[in-house]
Amino acid sequence: MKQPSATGKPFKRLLLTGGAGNLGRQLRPALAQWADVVRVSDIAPLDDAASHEEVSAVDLADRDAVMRMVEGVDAIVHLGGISIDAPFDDLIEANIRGTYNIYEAARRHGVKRVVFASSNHAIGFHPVTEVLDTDSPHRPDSLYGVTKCFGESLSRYYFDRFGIETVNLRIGSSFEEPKNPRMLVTYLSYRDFIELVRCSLFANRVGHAVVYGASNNPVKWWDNSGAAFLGFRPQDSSEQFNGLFPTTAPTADRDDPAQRFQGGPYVLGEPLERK
Ligand code: NAI
Ligand code: 15L
Repeated sequence: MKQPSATGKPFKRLLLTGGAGNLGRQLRPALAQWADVVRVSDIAPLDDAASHEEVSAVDLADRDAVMRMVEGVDAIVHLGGISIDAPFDDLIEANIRGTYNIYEAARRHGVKRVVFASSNHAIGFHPVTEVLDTDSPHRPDSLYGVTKCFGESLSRYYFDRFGIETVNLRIGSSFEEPKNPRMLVTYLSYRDFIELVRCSLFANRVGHAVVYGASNNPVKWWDNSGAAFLGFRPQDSSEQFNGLFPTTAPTADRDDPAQRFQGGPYVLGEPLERK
């Protein structure tokens, strides 16, 4: 999988999609340490490129452009796409067609590993009273969550049929700090997010893997022991934000679905229309 570079970095060229986004911007400095060249892609402007970065302004739904973008890369970190619930027609383009284009381009260009930003919303209709593991069934809480289930199934197919390895990151809530009591459970610090990507790129064999992206928070809904081979050990905890909210974590309040289910307010959404 790895093509050691002339400078001794583990990768010659990595592709990052979603490089202009919240997590993409956090990851870019770390990727510089792991690869000689980082091809950074987004549909949004990328006007702050560093000297080791190749900017690729590409709509993921544009198959020909994605084919060109993937040529010559050793591995792909696929963060690009719509990151919240949205109209079906928009999700289809960015998350369904876009993710298909990434895998098909990976197959055609011989890329052997993808790190895919899935989401906790692939399993958000499980109740908060359950602890899930890496084999727990999908229970998407929104059409957005359905697109992440699609990505996880697509990566399963591309591994079983073509041997392309994927680590599916079921990311919780990765922001500077939790924005509500639910995020005290789902919080993933930026530092732990970067470490999760590092483990996913560097582990020897990953096959088709699922791992939850959460820091070492006091309340846990997810058990990562099935992904122990990745070696991911979160360093941070939402404990540092105790006192930020009047309550500490969601309760299994029967009257409020946003409290009862892991996906929080996503479970209350309805299919949206394009404006
Ligand atoms: P973000 O919304 O800040 O970044 C996503 C990027 O994808 C944006 O820069 C956007 O311009 C780009 N994008 C959207 N549609 C595109 C298209 N058609 N073609 C090319 N680029 C397109 O989201 P964030 O927070 O950085 O998340 C990154 C990934 O991680 C997303 O896939 C999201 O679904 C996933 N994720 C993030 C979580 C978080 O807490 N930050 C939680 C769970 C999943
Ligand atoms: C996600 O999948 C979203 O990308 C992010 O914006 C948050 O809503 C996060 O899940 C969450 O569940 O907090």
